This record gives sequence, C-alpha cells and structure tokens, in this order.
Amino acid sequence: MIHKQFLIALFLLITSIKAFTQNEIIKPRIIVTSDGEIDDECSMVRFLLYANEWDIEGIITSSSQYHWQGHKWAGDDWIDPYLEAYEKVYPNLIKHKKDYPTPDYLKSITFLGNVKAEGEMDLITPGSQQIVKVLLDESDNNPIWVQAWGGTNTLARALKTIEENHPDKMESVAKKLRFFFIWEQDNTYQSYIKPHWGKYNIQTIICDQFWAIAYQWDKIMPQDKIDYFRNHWMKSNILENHGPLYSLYEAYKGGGDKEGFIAGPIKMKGDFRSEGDSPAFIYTINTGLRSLESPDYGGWGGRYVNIRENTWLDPVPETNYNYPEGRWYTKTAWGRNYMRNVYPENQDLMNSYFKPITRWADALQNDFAARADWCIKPYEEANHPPVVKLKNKLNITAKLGDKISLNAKGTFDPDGDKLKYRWWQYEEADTYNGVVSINNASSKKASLVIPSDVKNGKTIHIICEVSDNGSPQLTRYQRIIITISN
Ligand SMILES: [Ca+2]
Ligand SMILES: [Ca+2]
Ligand SMILES: [Ca+2]
Repeated sequence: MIHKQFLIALFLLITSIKAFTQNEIIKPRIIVTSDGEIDDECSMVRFLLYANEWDIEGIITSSSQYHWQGHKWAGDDWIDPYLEAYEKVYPNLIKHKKDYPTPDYLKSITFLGNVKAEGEMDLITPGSQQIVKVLLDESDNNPIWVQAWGGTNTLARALKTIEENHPDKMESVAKKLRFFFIWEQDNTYQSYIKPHWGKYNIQTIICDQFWAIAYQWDKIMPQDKIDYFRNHWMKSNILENHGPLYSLYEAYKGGGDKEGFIAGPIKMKGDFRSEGDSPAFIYTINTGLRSLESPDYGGWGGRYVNIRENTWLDPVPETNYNYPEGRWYTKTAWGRNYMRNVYPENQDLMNSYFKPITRWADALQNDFAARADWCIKPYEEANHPPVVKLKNKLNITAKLGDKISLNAKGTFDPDGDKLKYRWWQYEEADTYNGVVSINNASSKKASLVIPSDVKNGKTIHIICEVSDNGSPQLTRYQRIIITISN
C-alpha cells in the first residue's frame, strides 16, 4: 500500500524537476502564413531545419501588400520544392533529432490561403479553412502562435468564418491565440481583426526589428557579428556541400536586389541575402531564454514592449517617442524609417534599436550552420547544442542584501564537448534600473548579492549562457528571474 504522503512527495519531486528543465516544456503550436517573397523562401529553409522544435499545424501561402497572384508572385506552389528537399534530408535529420515531423505530415498541413489580392479576405480558402479547423479543435487548448510573414488576410478570413459560424466559440479560440506579425503587411488587422476580436485582448507582437536580418543587414549588423553573414562564412557553412535543402537557400546575387533594395557599399555576391520574416519563428525556438513567457523578456527573435492593450511593438530608444495609432509597417515603423531617412546618422541609436536581435546573431548563425551539417553528416561528426540545467530555481524571490547562489550543475553537452559558462544580467529585460555585479561570472557556479537600491517588486534577469567548443560553436541558455520582495 502506497502512502498518500509518499505520492505527494513524488508528485512534488516530479513537478520540481519539470520546473528546472526547459526540455520538458511542451512544444509551441504554430501556424505560418507567408507571401513567398524571396526572403520568405530563405526563411523557409531555416524554418524547416527547426521543424522539430514545434507542433506545426499549418504552412499557408497568403498575399501581402508586396505580393499576390499575378503581382511579383512566386507561384501558388512555391513551397513544394522546399518540402521535396526536406523529404530528401529528413532521413539524415532524424539521426540528430528523432522528433522532426515526417515530410508527409508537413505536406498534409500545407495549403494555399487568400492570395488573389492585397488584403483579400472574402474567399474561404483551403488555407483559411485549415486555420479554422486548428482553432476550433477543442482537444488541444494549448497556445497557438499564428505568424504572418506576409499579410494577415488569410488569418482574418479564418477568424471571420469563426465569427460567422461559431460566435459562441470566439472567446475560447481567442484565449489560445498568440499573434506574431512581421509588420502589418496589409490592412486586415486594422480593418477586421482589431475591431472584431480586440475585446479578447489577444497577445499581438508586431515586429520591425526584423530589419537587422533583412535586406539591409549589412548596414545594421555590428562589426563583431557581421562575419557570420559574409560570403566566405556563408559559402562554407551554408551554401555549399550541405545537401538539397541548403542548396535552395539563396544568397545575395550582387548588383542590388530583386526587391529594389540597394546593397551597401560593401555587400558582395554570396553574402547573406535576407530573412526578414525569420524572427516570427525564431522567437518560438526554445533556447532556454523563456521568451515565450513575455514578449519583453527577449530572445533570439527580439524583444518587444507593451504599447497598448495586449499589443507589443519594438522598443524605440527615443524618449517621448509616440507610437502611431494605426498600422506598424513600412510607412510608420521606426526602424524602417530610420533606415530610409536617417541612416547613416545616429548609428548609436540604430544599434540600440536592433540590439534585441543583433546581440544573438552569432549564436543564431552558428546554430543554423550546425543544422546544415545535420542534413549530411552522421551524429558523431556534427555538433549539437549543450543542454543547460540549473540546480537553483528559475524564479527566485529575494530580499535586499540576500546572497543568491547560481549553479549550472547538471548542464551537459550531448557530444561531450567542453563547456564555457557566462552569467550576465539582461539589463534591458529586467525592471531593476541598475547593474548587479556577478561573482565568478565565467564559472559553473556564480553568485550575486541583491543591491540595496532595488525597489520592492522589481526584477533582476540573469542569463546563464553556455557555449560548447564544438564546430560550429553552439550556445544555449537558462534565464533566472529574481523578484525583490521585502
Ligand atoms: Ca514575407
Ligand atoms: Ca556540442
Ligand atoms: Ca533593467
């Protein structure tokens, strides 16, 4: 006979282990909508290489203000070659991570959405129907991230179908929805989604920081990160000899760009081209940075601040900046307008605006390079990221003057690589308006003392950053949030 107390203890043990390990977190559910621009096609390669990180429930072609059927259109079936190439590398990918979805599964959830014109949301399309089906499925009520790499029109059509046919379900559907838009690339968020669904206060991130890795990366990327986007790095790590999926990845071709963006004076043939939409899915990769918990925590996909209701936009580094009331897009977004009208002036301001993305750019590119190897190499010959586990809690409540011990015991590398530790304060993400000094910040065990001037309720965010010595060097994290309660 098992004692009730034993069961309770066992339960507490299991739940505490769960709280300490990022790997046990269930995969984010995601739906992608994309307008098939050349840089979406680059993003699609990276996306498929991370397909094991999520439950992908829809890959849907949509239109945008830039692309629609008959206007700079990549074709209704532009995703097919990418899925075919994924099918070819899949047998090797699963040697590295068993949980890549099968090519047949990905094909079964890939659909054409609303593509006839910019902002078209009258037609019920296979893409809009897939979104409806996923959102109305009550067997899974975990959050679902809907990403717009183009317009929001197919999403808007799906929501309108739900409003028309199942108005009683709107609230429960809204509860699980999370939006991540790369700008508002048509007007349907303003004209339909906000007026009809605004009352449910759906968390909505609208990103402009993406410029850091879009067509003008060469002007934005800091000097210590720019080599990861240069042709010599791209050639050996991404473009050549990495199998059929990476061979579809398009580099910069030289002499300006299809989309009319003029390259900077130093951009060369074979350089990185553009992946403006990638932050939408990069944001949902579980790196240990806990970015899904709140958009202002920040992670590989950037950091966002709450502007109004549950709308999160890019933090603009100007005091008294007034965010526009309507669309956040090419005409209004700060970064786009900085690049168009102000660059090359005030580059300190530019650097701080794009830092939420550029600060991780080396780790991000190295990670992409490792997965290039996963397409062609056996497990033993490729690198895999460290798994960061901490002995201390991830959420700590502390008082002024408390000594906090930080301990990364339990962290390991699946390849047995040597690990390098770095503990640092993510000052922009925490609400303490000061700097904490960390003792032994480059050891497995570190500590800090809560400064005497932290106000009650404020937070200190500490990142445990762990890099291996494999090739390419890979990095993972764990974030600790200390809340002051006196
Ligand atoms: Ca796009
Ligand atoms: Ca490794
Ligand atoms: Ca701070």
